[in-house]
Amino acid sequence: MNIKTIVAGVVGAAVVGVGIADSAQAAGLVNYNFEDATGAFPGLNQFRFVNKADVSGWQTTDNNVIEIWGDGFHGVAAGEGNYFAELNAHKADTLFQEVSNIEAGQKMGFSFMHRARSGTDVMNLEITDLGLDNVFGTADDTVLFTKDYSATTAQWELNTSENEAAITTLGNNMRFAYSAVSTGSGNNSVGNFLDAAQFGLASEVTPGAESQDVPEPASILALLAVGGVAAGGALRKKQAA
Ligand SMILES: [Ca+2]
Ligand SMILES: [Ca+2]
Ligand SMILES: [Ca+2]
Repeated sequence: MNIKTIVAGVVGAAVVGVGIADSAQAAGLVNYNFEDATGAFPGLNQFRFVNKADVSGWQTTDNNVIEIWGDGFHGVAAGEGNYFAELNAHKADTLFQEVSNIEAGQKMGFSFMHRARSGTDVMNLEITDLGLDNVFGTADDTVLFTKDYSATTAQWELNTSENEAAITTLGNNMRFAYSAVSTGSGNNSVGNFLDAAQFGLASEVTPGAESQDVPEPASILALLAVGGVAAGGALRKKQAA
């Protein structure tokens, strides 16, 4: 089993889990892995600028399109599944989703896969509570988390909230934004691949690494709901070993 197969497997478990836990059902990014392919998507070994209306769940700072790659184009395998996105479509863009119905005081977690197209690419994840007006970019916004991430062409990096400070919800709509920061290519239209961008309750996304190794019977359902990142953490440790 190769790494890609393992990741696809655990992310699949995450999807099952979302259906089990009500609170996670309210959360979660739609089409988080870009696999909800419409007729507008490219074939495998191809890419296409897809009208954003044909990429379910995702919004973009580009006026019209989201750049979608099919597995194998330019020799780049998808991080998970058959499709992924390039943040630098025609320029340094942001792909984002806004989610609602998350109660205040919840601890949230996330995971996403990032790979460079050339050299070292840098992107940013920013999680923002949109305040009482539920509108992004106004004075009542609160940035709950922001961090830059680097990746090379060597592999997809699986980034998670596992070792981050608690991300606590404030009860308003939230924006998950994945932004291109810089590219190894030096070209603003060439860089920063994104795939498998998931989030949920932190207890489900990043449980203790030890507890998942020896699950007790009562926690089996919870473990199912945990999803990709728990196993992802183990995967990362395997790679590091
Ligand atoms: Ca994918
Ligand atoms: Ca591009
Ligand atoms: Ca606001």
